[in-house]
Amino acid sequence: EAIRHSTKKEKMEQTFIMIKPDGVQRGLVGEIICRFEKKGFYLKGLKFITVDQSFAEKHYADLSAKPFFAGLVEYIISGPVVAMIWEGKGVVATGRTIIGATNPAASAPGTIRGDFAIDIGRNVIHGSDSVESARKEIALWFPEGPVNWQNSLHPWIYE
Ligand code: IDP
Ligand code: MG
Repeated sequence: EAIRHSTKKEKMEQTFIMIKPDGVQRGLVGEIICRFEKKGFYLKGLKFITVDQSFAEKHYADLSAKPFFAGLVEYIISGPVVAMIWEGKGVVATGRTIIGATNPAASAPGTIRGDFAIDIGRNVIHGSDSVESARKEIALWFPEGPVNWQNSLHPWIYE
């Protein structure tokens, strides 16, 4: 007998994930997308672009007073990045767990930074730190909004 699936609407969240220029250069794009896909999150936006200085400064505006700000901006504009919207229940916090701690030296093995990075200034990937940051970052990177589609596996991922 087929299992019965709830028709209740899950409380879905969206987060902004960016594979930084070092992640692209090091050939980690497929691996990183794979981890979010296999977890069960839904890809709702994806673009491969190089951003300019003023755009990077906007993205990291909250960090503008930090001593590493100029170097951070230079790093982010140094090559193309993969910008993505991922959707799912709890995806903001779980996305951060999948990514690992800011400093790869403190990131657990099994996390993206724990597995693939060494230096804090070359930590491969960005993920929104709250639902509110996610909303702002998605609006900045995807002014056209997310791609509207439904995954047909939904009832096999959510009870
Ligand atoms: P997060 O990316 O884990 O959210 P944030 O504190 O928001 O970490 O910092 C944004 C990015 O700035 C980090 O991912 C890292 O690339 C860079 N960064 C943070 N702290 C340092 C530092 O002390 N030196 C160099 N780069 C840093
Ligand atoms: Mg942050």
